[in-house]
Amino acid sequence: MPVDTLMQGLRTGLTSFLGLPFTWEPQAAAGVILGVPCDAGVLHRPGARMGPWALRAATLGLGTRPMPERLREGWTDLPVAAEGWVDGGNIPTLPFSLPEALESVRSTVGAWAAFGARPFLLGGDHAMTLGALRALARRHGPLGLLHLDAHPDAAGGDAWGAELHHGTWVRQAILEGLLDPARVVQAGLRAPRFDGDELAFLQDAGVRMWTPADLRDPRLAAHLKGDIARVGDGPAYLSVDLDVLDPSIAPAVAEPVPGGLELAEALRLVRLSRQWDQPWVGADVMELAPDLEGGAATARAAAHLALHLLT
Ligand SMILES: [Mn+2]
Repeated sequence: MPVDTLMQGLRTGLTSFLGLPFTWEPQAAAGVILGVPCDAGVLHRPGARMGPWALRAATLGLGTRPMPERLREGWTDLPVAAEGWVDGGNIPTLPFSLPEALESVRSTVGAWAAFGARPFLLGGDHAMTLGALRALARRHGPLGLLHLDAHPDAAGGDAWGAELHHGTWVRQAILEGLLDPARVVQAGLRAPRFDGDELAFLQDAGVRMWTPADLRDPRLAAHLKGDIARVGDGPAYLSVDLDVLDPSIAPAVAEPVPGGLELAEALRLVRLSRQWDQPWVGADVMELAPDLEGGAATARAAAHLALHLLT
């Protein structure tokens, strides 16, 4: 029971995510929480390497049964988040080498996935998602992707003289054949670009891109449902950059962009993924930099988002 978990946390000083049992060695489980304490791919405002600690702390004493969206019409059962899951601790991603960190993520996620455990990553910068995609695409084949972000993360290597950083992983994953671009949906895009190359690359690949205004347009509601449904026509990954939320809710991220989503809007997108034939094969909440201003509030929003992702 959560109360025991809270007492255990108080007694030991250790806070697992949602009070799940800590289990260091890969083994059979419904799923595994894995912290990724690396921000070697951040361009400015680093700090996401500390994200996993703040995300775990934000779940201390939190109920694990999210309130249903509607109650007035009655309800039947309160589903439990992360039932049968364990907290696998952090992946040992030293923040000094991005390629080494990605290899650590790939091998650790791969080891858990081999036991049938669905991984949920606590970021860490968004480049780390590439390591998870490498592991899971090897297992499942090219993946669909529901990607909530202010940025398309599909820059080419020329911008900063590097092909790997937190703004390039989507392009990289498409070029490596890890994603099925026809089953990739990006939602919340609104950050200014330096040129149109990134969007052209994604559009040519067949990726569906949604700005906050598009998401809110009632005339496009059926389109949105169809796009997100298509993501789940095969094995799919769900990735959240916390900067998809408005900076008034989630300011402690590397690249805050005004005009973002409300938490309820992000939850609605997450709920649409529950219509998929099979649940996501991997997911993450990335880019929390808890030492930046508003860190605790951002971690709290992230924890609630994660709770719904895991239900
Ligand atoms: Mn972003």
